[in-house]
Amino acid sequence: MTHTRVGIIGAGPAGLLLGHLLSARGVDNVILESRTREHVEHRQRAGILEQNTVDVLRACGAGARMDRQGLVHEGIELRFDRESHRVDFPSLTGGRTVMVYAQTEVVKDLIALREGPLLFEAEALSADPETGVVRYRHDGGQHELRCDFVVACDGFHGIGRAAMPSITTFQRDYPFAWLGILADVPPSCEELIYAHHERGFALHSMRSPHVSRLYLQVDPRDKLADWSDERIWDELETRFAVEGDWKLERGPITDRSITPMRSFVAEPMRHRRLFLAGDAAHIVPPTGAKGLNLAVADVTLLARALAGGEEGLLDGYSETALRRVWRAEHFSYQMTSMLHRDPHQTPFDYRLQLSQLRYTAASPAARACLAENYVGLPLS
Ligand code: RFL
Ligand code: PHB
Repeated sequence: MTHTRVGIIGAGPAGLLLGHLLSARGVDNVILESRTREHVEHRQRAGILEQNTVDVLRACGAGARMDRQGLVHEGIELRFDRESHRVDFPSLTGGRTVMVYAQTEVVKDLIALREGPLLFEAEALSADPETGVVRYRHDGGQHELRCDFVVACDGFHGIGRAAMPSITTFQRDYPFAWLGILADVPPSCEELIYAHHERGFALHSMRSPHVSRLYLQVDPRDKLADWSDERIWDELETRFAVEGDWKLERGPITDRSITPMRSFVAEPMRHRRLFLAGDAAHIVPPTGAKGLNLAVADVTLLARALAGGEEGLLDGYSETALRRVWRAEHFSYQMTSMLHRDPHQTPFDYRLQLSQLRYTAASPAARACLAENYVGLPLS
């Protein structure tokens, strides 16, 4: 294996789905992944698949388990001032919904379907946009893979973006982070709750009828050691407090992590033989649940262009993908700003934020705008 049509760096959702879509169109490809299969399959991350993502996974034959085990959600709840406000997706978007199905499961499904070469513990060291040569380390030795095209699906910390000779980056860091937990307890709600409290944001999500996924806005300098189980549950309870007899159920915490929040875009997403897709090219704060979905949108577009092999389609990839990326960037930024508590905010800005939150809850037009972006705009 020294030559392939498309060399793919990274076996996250972007790389695995791209490999699958290309193989289905008869395009020879190789995936290199630096970590172990075990690690890749158990990394806790996204949970919400937008309608397009569900459609793409179904259409390429990767949706069978998702359709059995995923939970279709028809809305979310916004919670603030101790009140609940529902955003109903089908009525606001012409029938669209989202699916709660974990990224870990999407990744497992795509790995199980993989027939072509997929090398774990194979770390790409360099990718040359001019020649298409990828150097990588595997089995104690260094190797070369010659590719007609290279797609860096290697996430935010990969090597692909750095190999682009001229790139412009746009970035915003937020003065808060998310502490995420997985708990063995049935969700205390049927739909996701996005809560704003003067002490900060909280999100109640889920993985199954028996497993809850919850997030708390924390200081980015906080360490996991600062947050005992009791402190986490107490803080969640405070931020989700609502009039009436709703109760947050507690259970054993099985996984926890703290994630910084940033917005980031790199332009363009192609130079000669090298393409960027997914988190390698852009990051959104997770409040809009867009990261995984953008990765899927990128590679859906790219698979079509690479399989067609027409320079026009390949040329248009970056511009077409970036239009969607910037829409998702704006939506994610807006959801984040509307729902979190910014420690540096002036009292004036906090009044504006609360006004936006109340308007979103009260106005069908504002709710429709949120819903349309949340379920995902149609793929181009
Ligand atoms: P990934 O998943 O980071 O995969 C990149 C892969 O590349 C490998 N790699 C290399 N392999 C070979 N050689 C090298 N030199 C390499 N360098 C890196 C890595 O090991 C890895 O396997 O990127 P990809 O495929 O672009 O997928 C992006 C998504 O993972 C990400 O956008 C989402 O998880 C973001 N996200 C969410 N997205 C949603 O759409 N909905 C959500 O509800 C949602 N929730 C979240 C999220 C991300 C979170 N965190 C932890 C960042 C919640 C959280 C808390
Ligand atoms: C999740 O379930 O992990 C999740 C859900 C919605 C978000 C972010 C993460 O906005």
